[in-house]
Amino acid sequence: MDLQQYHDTFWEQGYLVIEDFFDPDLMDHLDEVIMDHYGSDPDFWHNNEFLTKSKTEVIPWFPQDEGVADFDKIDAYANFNTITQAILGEGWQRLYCMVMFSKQGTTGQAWHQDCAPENPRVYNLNRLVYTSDITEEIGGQTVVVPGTHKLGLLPAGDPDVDFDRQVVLSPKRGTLVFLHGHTWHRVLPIKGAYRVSTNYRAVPKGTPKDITDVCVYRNMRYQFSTSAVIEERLVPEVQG
Ligand SMILES: O=C(O)CCC(=O)C(=O)O
Ligand SMILES: [Fe+2]
Repeated sequence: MDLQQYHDTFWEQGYLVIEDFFDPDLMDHLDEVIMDHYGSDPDFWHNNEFLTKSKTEVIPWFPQDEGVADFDKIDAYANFNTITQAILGEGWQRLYCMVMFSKQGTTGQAWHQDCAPENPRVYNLNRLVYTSDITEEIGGQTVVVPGTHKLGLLPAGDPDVDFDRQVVLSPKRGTLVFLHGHTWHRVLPIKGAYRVSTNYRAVPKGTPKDITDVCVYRNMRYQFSTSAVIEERLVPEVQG
């Protein structure tokens, strides 16, 4: 394991993909726990305005808050925290473990930044664990624009059109993805039965715990704690 290489790649691209990181049996087990929790037709959790406007259809679940200990195994995983430390430095902290579930036929997630990008030193780190394969057929691939963690604000615009330099990631079971919260990213529509990822969010030393409360989309800033659009982002009309 080359920690310097991981560090450099992450900080150059704004993300880092490590395949075959987690034990397949543990992945299968967690995938089962997740399926048991959601059942076959889970209800949406976010309010309608958010769903329509953000073009994001995800049902979050915080299993560790409910004492589901199966997810603790990831926190204790060899090298998971070592690589996190190489990326974030001394004194980093874990935030929470959030499972994100999307049903068949839903839109995935529109382009966003997980937190406000105005101060490049204040950010969250997504540590994404994929308990089952994400493929072209299933859809729900994670799309990133390399290097955009250094570019500041995601431009206002159409919430889900392609960017020229975007890279489509299709993480397999057991893949670990580190993703900077300022990197412009989205999730493509779900064609298969369901799509799931589990995010062990972390932050560098001194970062406010509620850092991910306000998410930046191309058409608004949205605050989860109050379920409110706190800024409309206006897109210049294109004259025909
Ligand atoms: O599920 C993914 O692949 C990415 C989800 C996401 O946008 C996030 O965790 O911030
Ligand atoms: Fe995100």
